[in-house]
Amino acid sequence: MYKTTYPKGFPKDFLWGGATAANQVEGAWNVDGKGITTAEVVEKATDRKKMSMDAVTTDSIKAAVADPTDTRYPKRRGVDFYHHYKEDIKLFAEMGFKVYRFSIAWSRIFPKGDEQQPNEAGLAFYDRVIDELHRYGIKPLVTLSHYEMPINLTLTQNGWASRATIAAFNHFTETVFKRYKGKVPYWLTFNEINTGTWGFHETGAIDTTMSKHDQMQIRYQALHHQFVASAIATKQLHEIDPDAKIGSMLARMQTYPGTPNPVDVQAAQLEDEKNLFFTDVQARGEYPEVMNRFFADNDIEIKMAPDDQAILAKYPVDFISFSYYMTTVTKADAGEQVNGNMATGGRNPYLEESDWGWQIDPVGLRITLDEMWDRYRKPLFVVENGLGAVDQLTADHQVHDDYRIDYLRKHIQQMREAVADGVQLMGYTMWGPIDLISFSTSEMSKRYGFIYVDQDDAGKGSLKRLKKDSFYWYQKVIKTNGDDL
Ligand code: BGP
Repeated sequence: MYKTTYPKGFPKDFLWGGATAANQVEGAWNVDGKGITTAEVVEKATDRKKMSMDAVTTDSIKAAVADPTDTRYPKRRGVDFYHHYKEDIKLFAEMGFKVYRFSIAWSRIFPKGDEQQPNEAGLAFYDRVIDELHRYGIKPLVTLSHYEMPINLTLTQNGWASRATIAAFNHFTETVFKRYKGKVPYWLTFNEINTGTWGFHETGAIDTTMSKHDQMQIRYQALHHQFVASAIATKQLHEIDPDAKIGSMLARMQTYPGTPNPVDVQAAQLEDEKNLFFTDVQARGEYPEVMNRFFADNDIEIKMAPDDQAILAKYPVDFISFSYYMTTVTKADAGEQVNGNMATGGRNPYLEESDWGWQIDPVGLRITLDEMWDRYRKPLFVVENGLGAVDQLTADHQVHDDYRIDYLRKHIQQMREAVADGVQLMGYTMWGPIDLISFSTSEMSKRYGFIYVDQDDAGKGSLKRLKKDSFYWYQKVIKTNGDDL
């Protein structure tokens, strides 16, 4: 007799927490020797539903660097976590966080990106953050590269387009692995690595006057360099700190077929393959055949050094992480709709969308978890999920954000279903537990947090922290290990 059973709730050691990125939360962009990064020169988007990365060109980088006070580049503010980290971590601990995901700014450690000697003040800042987390028993989950690179590398060698960036990055990774050995159990290499095909981010400055083919050629070559750097970082970590684990990080976006017409189903399948390609390389250690065909059909040629394929095969990641905000829809005749802009994928009449046009799909999270577990059989980690919304502060300093609670509750319910389906899920770090600067709009008013920060889009405000209703809700969720939603 084959009698089966299945998990009825989250595993006992489930890692509940929140996620941030240095360039969106820290502020203090020019103190203690920090260098300027690409993130700080991304021009503010003028269209609310567009990604600001579309507005970046070599010229805009030069303009931003020439005048650091230019208000078109507002990301340098963050919410001053650099000076408020004790207060903020105390609030995370009060909610019961088991893990806190944050990124280390490469430019705090190596201001120009490729120096030999690290900047001690930068290393010391992350010592303080990590020690503070350990005081409360919160495990650090560190992203090595979250949408930024020292601007010097972009201006001198167009960032990841150059193979030389691999050595510079792996000098940085080796430095931080050695420094924080035994203190950081989980690492991620590149945040949302696939967004390198959508826009600027870490890749370098894309000359938008180039043909689409030439732009894609540069982007995929830059991504190949990131794949190799990621595999080398995996090797380094396993040698330096054998107990620590390292993961890949994908902006996961499931694509549904617009109709049951097989040509639409096939079009959706191809979009999905193109999305999962990045995790395929990092987790399975090789380029999938379907992408080899895509490159051949589109006349894209990836230059590889003789050892690259062996390095990719030998050092796959230990676990797979992804962000999950929305799903999209495609048809065979839709063209490349996902490519330029996250928010303009096909509309799904069954889904509601956020104020920024992101289609909200909790069941899609279960679908994606089940599919990714089937495909990779490696532990999964949801490291971003959340609702960007405009919050109203009441006269008595409260934020009644039931819409945020509703969004998160529905997604956590579906994660629980996926765990019952047999998915091995390590944890959940919702995006932006404390309000921070939005990546896509560079504004403060698109808020995700359980903790409200008093700062407006112009950077004015007391920076005072206040607990929203969702703060108490998440505290209860963690306390009951996801049973009481
Ligand atoms: C992801 C990024 C984050 C974060 C989040 C929310 O794509 O990894 O950095 O910003 O999206 O996006 P936004 O800030 O644009 O609302």
